[in-house]
Amino acid sequence: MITRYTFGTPFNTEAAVMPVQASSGSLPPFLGLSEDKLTLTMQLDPDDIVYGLGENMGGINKRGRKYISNCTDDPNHTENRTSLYAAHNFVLIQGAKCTGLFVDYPAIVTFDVGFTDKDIMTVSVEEPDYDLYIIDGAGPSDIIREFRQLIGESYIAPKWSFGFIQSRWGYVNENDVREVAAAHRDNNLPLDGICLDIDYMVRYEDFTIDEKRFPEFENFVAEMRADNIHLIPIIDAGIKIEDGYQVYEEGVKNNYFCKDADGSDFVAAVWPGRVHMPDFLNKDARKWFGDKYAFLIDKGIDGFWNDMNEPALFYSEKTLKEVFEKLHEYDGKDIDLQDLWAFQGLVNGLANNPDDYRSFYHNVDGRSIRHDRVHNIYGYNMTRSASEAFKRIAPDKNILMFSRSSYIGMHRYGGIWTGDNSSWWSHIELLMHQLPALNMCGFIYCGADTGGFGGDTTEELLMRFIELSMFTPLMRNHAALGTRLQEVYRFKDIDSFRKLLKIRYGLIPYIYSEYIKAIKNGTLLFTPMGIAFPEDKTARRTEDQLMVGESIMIAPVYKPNAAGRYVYLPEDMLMLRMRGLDDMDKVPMKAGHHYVDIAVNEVVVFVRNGRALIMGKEAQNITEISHSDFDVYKCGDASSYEYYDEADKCVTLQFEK
Ligand code: MIG
Repeated sequence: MITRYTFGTPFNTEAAVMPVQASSGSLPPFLGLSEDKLTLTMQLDPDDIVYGLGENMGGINKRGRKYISNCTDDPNHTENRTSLYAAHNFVLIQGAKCTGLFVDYPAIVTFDVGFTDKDIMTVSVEEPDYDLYIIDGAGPSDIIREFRQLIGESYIAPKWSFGFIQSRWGYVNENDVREVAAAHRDNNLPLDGICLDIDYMVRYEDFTIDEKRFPEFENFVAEMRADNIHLIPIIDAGIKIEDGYQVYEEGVKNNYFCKDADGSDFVAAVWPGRVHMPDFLNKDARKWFGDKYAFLIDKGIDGFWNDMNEPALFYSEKTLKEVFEKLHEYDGKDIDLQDLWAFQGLVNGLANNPDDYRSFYHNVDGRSIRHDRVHNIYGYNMTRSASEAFKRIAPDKNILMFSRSSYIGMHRYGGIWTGDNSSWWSHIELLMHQLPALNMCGFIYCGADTGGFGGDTTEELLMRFIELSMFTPLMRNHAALGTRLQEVYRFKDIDSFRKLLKIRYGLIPYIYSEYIKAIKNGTLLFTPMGIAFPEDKTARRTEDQLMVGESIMIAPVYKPNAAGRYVYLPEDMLMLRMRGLDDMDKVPMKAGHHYVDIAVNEVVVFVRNGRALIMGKEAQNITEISHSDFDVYKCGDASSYEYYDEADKCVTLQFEK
């Protein structure tokens, strides 16, 4: 049962699609509300587990920490961070009684989940204008299903986007891309996509192609497609201020950009230098911007990633001017340590400055709304703008879309990636924690920069990272400019990488089927152990293993120099230790605690009792995957498996005893 409480006059985020009458009653007794309506309080029992909060740092159990929903471009995902790129204001409390809470409010929301007082969760908003949804159900899965009904069905990504995608900020022209494609094909490494980062554009101008770098872009797209490789260009939020640049000129003419308080177009700076910010909250602007994707779709492009849409601002013109003036005040002064910090702070505080977010305005159906009040739905509406346009531009195509920033509701328009992680071991573990929380909010097509974006990866780290990413719908190797080259063929043990990638392709029939089921049934593709086995105390505290779909459990290695790891089995399972598609050990395992050997080039999967894992055969790309030729790995007697080869094509595979 979902109950909605409305406080003040909330901004309509359109996160929820199912109408729920606002309750006129008072809040249930377990939830306290401060008199100013800004803070909700809930007592937590020591055994309660708090799940949720989508893309955030921390564990699967969110207790013991503070989280601030405030979409931020922060490439340093250190343990103390409270905000990443998204705002996913959903928590699920599992205890004697289970409850889901969704705070639908597009500005800053703070979740203090046992940080100030370990037994108390407080949720605070900045203004008393929001919708609060309280979801009751028989248990976590029930509540998740109801929540997903409330927010609508998830975007379904095209099948090819489950193939391996190679990316790097630093492929600057068609030869770079050609080389990457050829290196994969020559080394017999499967591949279905290559991302184009910002360098394909002219001066970082959206919807342009630099002809010096890509002289015949359309032919190049076709050449790659003939080799079954999809190119996936990036689109950034900011639009360069430049006379003669059509997107800029149209935006200015039609008032499609965000405004300053005085009504002039707000000036900030991002990659292109000085930019205006499209007003994605204005429906006409949204339509206009979305239609621009046709420029690339007409050239054969069928996948995009939307970046910098928190929105990230390197600085604003106004604040930059002020900072320069203030810096001059220090000139000739005897600078002490306090001064030095203040001096440095001026420059370091230029990017993503809260004052800047309070200085520009959106036009929402004729109403002027200050950006900070709706900050968290900017990226969501950029992606919505694209996705709604795809249906007009190319109604027969299913176009890949994944975004960096998001809010609840954006899952109907695209997937996400988890932004600028690093080549750190802890970021493999972090991804395990993020995946189920993202799934709860409807983000099923997602993944992290495999191998890590920032910093230098190693062969071992990349291999272990792949051994988790091979289960995520978006499986992309991506790295930052200036870091160690990270394509799998750059390393010594290409043979093992090849075998692991082939295992991924073998898993695609299963992963895609389970992906579709998660969308259709409002379930999770990645389920925390405590939700899959709610009665099992140990399972509830196991945060480094996940159920993937209905049949399997994974237990990735996320420590360096490990020869294996501890694994907890809540029930008897069949362990598959895979070194390649045709090099697998089957080991029946008893419920309980185990130390399992897992060499660097091995991946282990545990098949649940009474369930089956289907594995496809060797493939170089998605088109080569057979839809009928599977190896079946059963644990106990599993007699059938519901197999989706497309979103609305389900076949029941029957197995012999
Ligand atoms: O300020 O386009 O998260 O994936 O490679 C950095 C360059 C901008 C951030 C994205 C990253 C991308 C990078 N972008």
